[in-house]
Amino acid sequence: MALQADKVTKAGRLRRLLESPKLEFILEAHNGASARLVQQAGFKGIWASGLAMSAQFGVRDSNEASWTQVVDMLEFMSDATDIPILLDGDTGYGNFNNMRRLVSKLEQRDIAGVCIEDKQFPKTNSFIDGGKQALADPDEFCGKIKAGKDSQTDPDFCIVARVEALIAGWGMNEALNRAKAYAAAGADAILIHSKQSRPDEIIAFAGEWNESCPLVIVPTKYYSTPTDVFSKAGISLVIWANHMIRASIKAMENTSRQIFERESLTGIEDKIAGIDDIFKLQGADELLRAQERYLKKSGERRAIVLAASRGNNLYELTEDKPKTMLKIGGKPLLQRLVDEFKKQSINDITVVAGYKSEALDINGIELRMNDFHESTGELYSLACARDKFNNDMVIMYGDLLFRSYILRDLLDSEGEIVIVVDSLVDEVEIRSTPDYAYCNHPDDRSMFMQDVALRQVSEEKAPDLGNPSGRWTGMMKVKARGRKWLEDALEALKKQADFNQLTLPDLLNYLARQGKTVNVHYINGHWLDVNSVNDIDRAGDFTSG
Ligand code: SPV
Ligand code: MG
Repeated sequence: MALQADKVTKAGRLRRLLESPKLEFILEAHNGASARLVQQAGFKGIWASGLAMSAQFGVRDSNEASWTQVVDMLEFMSDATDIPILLDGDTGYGNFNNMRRLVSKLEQRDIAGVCIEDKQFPKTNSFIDGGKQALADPDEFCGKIKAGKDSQTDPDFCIVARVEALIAGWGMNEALNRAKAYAAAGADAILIHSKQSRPDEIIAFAGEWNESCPLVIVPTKYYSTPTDVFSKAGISLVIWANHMIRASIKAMENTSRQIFERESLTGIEDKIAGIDDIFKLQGADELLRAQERYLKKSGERRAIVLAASRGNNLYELTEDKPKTMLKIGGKPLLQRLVDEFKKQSINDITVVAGYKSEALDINGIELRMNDFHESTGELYSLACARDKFNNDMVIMYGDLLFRSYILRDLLDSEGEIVIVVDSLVDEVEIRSTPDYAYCNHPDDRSMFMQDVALRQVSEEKAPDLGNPSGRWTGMMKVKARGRKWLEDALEALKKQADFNQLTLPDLLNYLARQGKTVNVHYINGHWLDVNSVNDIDRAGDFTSG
């Protein structure tokens, strides 16, 4: 049953509302958000009110908003909802020809029907001096109805003819005659409008109405009438025509006044919708899910930063914070790293923390905890971020400073696993753990993309391997197959008794021994790992960019 119902067009569902034996109700909306709220409340249809739409534009209900501006707004309303929309089409915005074009533009936007009233363009709202308003010639109006019916392509699209004779003071007979003529011209329903505060003339009209054409009413002025009175009178559809715009005007008036007078938001916060309510109304969740699905490649690059250790050679400087939070030029190392990642559009940043992790107050990072940081090493920390591994990630130490181009070039380099090696091995002062890199080719200083692979990283010089090609910097990039090698390597190394002490070089060496190609991207300086107080002094060089 439900499936079948879904197949019915919006126009078909409006037709059902009009033709159902039971009294039905639709509520006004005037933009995408209000339309969605009407649907959420449970209504089966929406009245796209001319009064409300012109009011939300800040203009009068006198065709000051052009018909295309109305149609543009309807497109948002229709896109935001699944229930049928009946447009208050005023007089059809012109003659029969304008009506034809209107109907086809409405159908293109999946609007279920249009109501036109037998007044003259430009119309005036029925509650403003209604008695003085000129009515349309009934024959001309019938031609407009016929033209609309002839131009619709969905047979269920509804044209509702609105009779203004009671509003304009022309009496019951005129109202009935006009209604009959409009029904004969093909109208799918008659809207009989009244400005009286009691429903008497509407009930009298319905009592005289013996055509099969359904009746629609707008009880704005006779609002206190119980709806079973309408039911008993044989009315088909009630339009609550302006209550969403009125509710919002009142709310906005009160809110703006209160904020202005009190110069404070505290009294208002609990009285208005939360920001999350807005996101919900906009369907922000759906966009997040879609991003997961469609933005994979560009959106998924990740960074994992190993920053669990204290940095023992820095003494009291790291008494209350991990090394990565040391300030260089007024900014913590980790903040500098995060800034570098963001420059390369890496926004998914995970930091493995341990020592004084509470001091890591940097925005935009995710934390993974190495609770055993005192007795474990880098590989154990890396394994703590195992759930964040993906097919496009960089892994680096948390104490690095480098020029931006180094990370950019690493990301552009080819290879499943690429490490950054500084080939200026003999030109700089050698410090505690230089991590010599031995590669299959030395740096030939060609501009880019040398095809070099790692043989081994060694803390000590290893004469049997020849001259070191450079120093491992602590930066690496991993792609899909490289990730698999890395995961397999972690599994294998975990079985070793000394796993807790292993370092990233141990991992790289294991991969090289397994015959996996760990590519090397050479650089020549322009980076620093902060291991000592001396390094902090030298770090100043990197704070200017
Ligand atoms: C509207 O909602 O714009 C209507 C109904 O046309 S009424 O304002 O009652 O005329
Ligand atoms: Mg109107």
